[in-house]
Amino acid sequence: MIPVNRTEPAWWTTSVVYQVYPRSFADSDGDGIGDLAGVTGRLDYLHELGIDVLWLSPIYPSPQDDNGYDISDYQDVDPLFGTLADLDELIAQAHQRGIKIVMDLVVNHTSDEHPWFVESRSSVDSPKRDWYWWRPARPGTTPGEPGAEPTNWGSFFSGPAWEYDEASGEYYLHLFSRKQPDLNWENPEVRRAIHQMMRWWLDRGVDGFRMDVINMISKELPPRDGAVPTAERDGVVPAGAVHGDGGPFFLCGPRIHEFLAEMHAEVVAGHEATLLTVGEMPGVTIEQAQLFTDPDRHEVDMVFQFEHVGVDQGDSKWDVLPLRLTALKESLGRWQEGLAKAGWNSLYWNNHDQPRVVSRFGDDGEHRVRSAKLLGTVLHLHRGTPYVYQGEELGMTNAPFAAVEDFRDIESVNHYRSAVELGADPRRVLDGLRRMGRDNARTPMQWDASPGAGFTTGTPWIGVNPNHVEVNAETAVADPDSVFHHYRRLIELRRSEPAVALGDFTMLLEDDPVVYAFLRRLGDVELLTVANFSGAPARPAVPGYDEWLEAELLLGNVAGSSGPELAAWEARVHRRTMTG
Ligand code: ISL
Repeated sequence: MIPVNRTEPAWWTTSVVYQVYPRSFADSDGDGIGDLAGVTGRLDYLHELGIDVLWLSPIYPSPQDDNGYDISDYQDVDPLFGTLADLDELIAQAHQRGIKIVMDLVVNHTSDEHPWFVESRSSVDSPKRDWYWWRPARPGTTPGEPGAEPTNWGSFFSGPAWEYDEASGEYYLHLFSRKQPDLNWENPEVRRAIHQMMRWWLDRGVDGFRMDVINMISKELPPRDGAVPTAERDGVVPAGAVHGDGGPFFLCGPRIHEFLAEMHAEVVAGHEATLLTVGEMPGVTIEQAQLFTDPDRHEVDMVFQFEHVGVDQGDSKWDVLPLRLTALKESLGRWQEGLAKAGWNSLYWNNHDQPRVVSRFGDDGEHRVRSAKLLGTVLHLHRGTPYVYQGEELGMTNAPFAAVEDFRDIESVNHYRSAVELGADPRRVLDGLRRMGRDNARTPMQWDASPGAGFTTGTPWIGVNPNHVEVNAETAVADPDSVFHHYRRLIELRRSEPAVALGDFTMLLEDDPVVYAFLRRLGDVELLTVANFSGAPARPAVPGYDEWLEAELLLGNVAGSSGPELAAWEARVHRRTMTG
């Protein structure tokens, strides 16, 4: 069904976005860190894959406390990654190949080294004091002492969300690291400065924005204490367990829709036909997402929601539960339904914050190739805009991190330190990091079997996964049966088969613990996807499946398979035209 309120479906309904994490993609100068010239050098590969949009994780000047999500200048390029001229070249080269460039917009916070914060911190009378969240200590406490923070909120990267500034005797808010102070969006000057900066990027030729934790920019006033979780499971102390949950006060806060509508009016209006905006929104509900993405409301085109990447989590992200396929289907199915009439889904398994999906929901051993293809098939056949994270199209896996020293990510490093300090068993904490740590996504892109995986000729900033000798782009491109070519076909299918992009969605077999099955329908075309999420054969209990076996097999991942039973990790997409 074509979304209501729209005569022509938006261009991004038939598009696929590819995310590049520049630090880990391709290093052109041998310093061990990926860079912009490296990305430009690999555009032909991306063109062959067939993607429409490239989302570039932050390349701005940054102290790199959180790998560039701590920005000290919004309008330049960090020398680590190159120059503005290199970025212009990347944009031009991408455009020549019909690939759009979407920039990461990180405006919930800046770096503490951004001149705005340096100025804000310099004095309580600074004209920029109010650009950030400065608050006095909790009444009746001694400023700087534990527990004197203005609220009990924990930061996402362990420890309190408030940092004491001795010079002024006040605290500033940082939902992430202490080097990422939160901007105060209540202040109209802040909003104007951000809008101006965004327009500057559009003038430079970029095609849109992926908006980092954008549903956190509006905070409920005054900031108050959050609930303190009590559960501590089996000796694993969840990050933030000793802190309160500030989420209810800053997730989709009171002015969020106003701020996004204003941003749209100030920056995007008039360019809707060519731009893409996607809001990253931890904790967003379907009801909120409907409002954010309803085209009539002019806020954002789509959001990244987090529900389906939480189905294997217990009390915290480090407390990993086995996947229940029924829970995954229930969640994704509800989102499909919720955004069917107005609004739009984004579809993703992976990004730079998530472990590798083939290790998480698939089988990264015996059935790596097949299960990677299955996961791609299931995701890409949903309704929404699919995002492919670098290396996903090769079936890249989690990394065999041996010790805590192998991790680089501030979230993992801080969590390990604080959990162990609080008495958790280091082996269990390490086990959590291995399974859920963000560095799993950040090991270098595997281009070939050479010692640096074709990523670098130098020493990589984080270890290369030793399986690059087998899992790499060179091998995959040369093999027509590879995960790469399967993704290429999926991307092509979205363009050639309108039912993939625009068909309505019906989940089937909701209670089946092993088979994921759903229908897509557009006009008289019907597509059935069936996928066996297990290492044993399974029969899809889809009513009338025998008749489907007579229909066209659009795509599969097991050569020559045709019977009523699916092999281990087999996925099929059938197509038929309804008659009568
Ligand atoms: O992975 C997470 C921590 O458990 C997420 O909560 C993550 O921090 C959240 O998805 C927000 O992510 C974005 O903002 C962060 C940055 O570290 C992430 O890389 C970015 O994607 C702060 O800018």
